[in-house]
Amino acid sequence: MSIERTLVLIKPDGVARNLSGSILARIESKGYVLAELKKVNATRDLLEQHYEEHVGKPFYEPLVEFMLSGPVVAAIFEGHRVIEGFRSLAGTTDPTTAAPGTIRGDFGRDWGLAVQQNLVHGSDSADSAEREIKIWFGE
Ligand code: RTP
Ligand code: MG
Repeated sequence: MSIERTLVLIKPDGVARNLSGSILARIESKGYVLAELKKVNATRDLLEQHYEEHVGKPFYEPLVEFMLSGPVVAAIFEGHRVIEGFRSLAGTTDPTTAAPGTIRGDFGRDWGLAVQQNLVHGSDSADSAEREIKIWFGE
């Protein structure tokens, strides 16, 4: 068994709607361990690093603006296969069609805004997790 780490962000929509506790509780209930937790106001510089892979896509600028619109909760969760486990718990990107039972499927919907407000972010691979954890929490 190998213990993995992942970066979870509760995006500004989740924080503004007071869903942080409910979201963290679901991750803990599934059995993952909360290792680090903080509330942060992201900077443009930090978000440019975090969303490096999306630079140039049509949703990139609205996404960065959305992520700057309010505080974010950043967490590190640990556990065997936590990266895929959390992404499964989060549900697919579009909250309108994300499966009921998932975080995005239960708490989210399309508000008709320029970018998907979908409550959470989770790293998509071991390499991204280590890269993103450095960006949000340092070495
Ligand atoms: P995340 O990175 O936030 O965990 O979500 P994801 O892997 O499901 O989605 P990704 O493709 O990495 O996109 C990052 C975030 O950009 C916003 N997005 N909007 N067409 C759109 O309007 C669009 N596509 C992506 C979402 O907030 C998505 O989570
Ligand atoms: Mg992604």
